[in-house]
Amino acid sequence: MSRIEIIRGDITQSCVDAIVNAANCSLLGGGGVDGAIHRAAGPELLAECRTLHGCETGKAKITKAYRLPANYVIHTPGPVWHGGGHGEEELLASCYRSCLGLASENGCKSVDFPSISTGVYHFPLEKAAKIAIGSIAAYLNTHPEIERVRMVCFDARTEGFYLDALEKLA
Ligand code: AR6
Repeated sequence: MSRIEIIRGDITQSCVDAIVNAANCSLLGGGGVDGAIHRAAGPELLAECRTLHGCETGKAKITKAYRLPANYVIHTPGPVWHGGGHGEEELLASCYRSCLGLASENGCKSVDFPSISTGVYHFPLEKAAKIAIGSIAAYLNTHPEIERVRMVCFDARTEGFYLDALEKLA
């Protein structure tokens, strides 16, 4: 699956059609990658998010990206890990599918994702990486309009799990 890449970096620097934000259901900002995206995009992003009236876990909503180099931000609240018996895996897969669906609808050909739910939301990294790569690969198989998807990993440990998951996909 050569249209998927794993890189290490800061997603606020990504020059792509759309970056994904690992948000919460309020869509009104927070810590982690969400905080970094809002800081870098400027207050106009929060103003647009206020008009969206939140988002359900596993779904996604799209905004402009304001001062970021990307064109759009796709906001998705990932599941909080509660042990795995609360539909967490399906909800995480749904995040990736929903974001890519919005990317297709909005003509985005390149999409960068952070590692959704594996920070503050404590989703186990190995499981999350398998679900992310599997969901992205399945989507790309039936959607040629998306040319490139990158996982932008903030640290080496995260990057390692995503590289393993991509290798095992083959
Ligand atoms: N670029 C790429 N990845 C990043 C960046 C960045 N600039 N900053 C952090 N990460 P988290 P979650 C990584 O906690 O688990 C927020 O408060 C981070 O190292 O940001 O989905 C929201 O408002 C980790 O690998 O998101 C929600 O309340 C990954 O991004 C809640 O956190 C996700 O970590 C969402 O929690």
